[in-house]
Amino acid sequence: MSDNRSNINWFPGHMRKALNEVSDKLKFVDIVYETVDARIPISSRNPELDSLVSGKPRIVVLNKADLADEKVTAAWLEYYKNNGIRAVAIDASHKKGLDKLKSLSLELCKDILQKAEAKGRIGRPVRAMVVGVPNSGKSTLINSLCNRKIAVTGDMPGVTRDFKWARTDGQLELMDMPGVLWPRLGTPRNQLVLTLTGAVKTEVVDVVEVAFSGMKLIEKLYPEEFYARYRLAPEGSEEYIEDDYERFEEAARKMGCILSGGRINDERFAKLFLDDFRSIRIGRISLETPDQPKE
Ligand SMILES: Nc1nc2c(ncn2[C@@H]2O[C@H](COP(=O)(O)OP(=O)(O)OP(=O)(O)O)[C@@H](O)[C@H]2O)c(=O)[nH]1
Ligand SMILES: [Mg+2]
Repeated sequence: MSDNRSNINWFPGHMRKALNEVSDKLKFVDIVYETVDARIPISSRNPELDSLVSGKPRIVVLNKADLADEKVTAAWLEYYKNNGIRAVAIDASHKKGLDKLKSLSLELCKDILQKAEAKGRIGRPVRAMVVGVPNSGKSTLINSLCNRKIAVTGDMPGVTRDFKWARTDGQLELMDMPGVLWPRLGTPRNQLVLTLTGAVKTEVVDVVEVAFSGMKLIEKLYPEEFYARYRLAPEGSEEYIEDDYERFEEAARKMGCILSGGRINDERFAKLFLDDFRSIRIGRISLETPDQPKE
């Protein structure tokens, strides 16, 4: 994952265009929903957004909370509260947490609505722009809030390409937008977790390298779940395999990823491992906590 490669492949032209359009379209909205992936609330927050949307109320929407570690998500909510940041945890796919998001939006836009009412515009909706990294569930959130399939969704980054308004049957008007990354994705760890969670296309990275690094990270954070899933001897036991790559190979072997001749099919295992993580077959895993040391 060299820096050069990441800059070329992870920041295509349409993302720069979309970022520019955020500033243009801001004047049409009252509030910004910043959707982040609840498993990686640090890496999935766009550092460019702060200056871009300053002046508008913002809610950090921790989406995909159903995939994240509940305890860690609770710690994040506490962290945001203590730092004066408005945040809600939701599961857009299963419409969980949406009432809280709606009521917080109305509360934050109370003045705007009152002013509109004073001018005779009764029932003016709150206009929200939904921004966030690719694949964080922006379009799914819009569909769930609107109770119908307005926006196209898909389990890959880069599905939405255009800005689009959608109206809920209640008091919200939402603007869907393409997912954006930013030119410098931060440390190799930031890049790794964005790829593991699906914000970065697996096609532009070395899938075996991502799975191997991902394995080491997940093993460190959730050892019990990891060893159980791949039937590996835990660290500290006599059968523990010390060498990282040999352990990776053993996990592949246990999952039947073997080529004729007995060699490991590392690419097949890498894809299987990513799929396991994303489908919570290893467990509900959060890759970032509020108290993790800064790199
Ligand atoms: N488990 C789970 N999956 C979700 C949730 N929200 C969205 N997804 C899934 O995540 C994938 C991406 O969802 P989208 O709504 O297309 O994401 P997006 O942010 O609009 O993506 P781009 O348009 O590519 O930027 C889809 O497969 C959704 O079904 C959620 O809360 N929980
Ligand atoms: Mg989308």
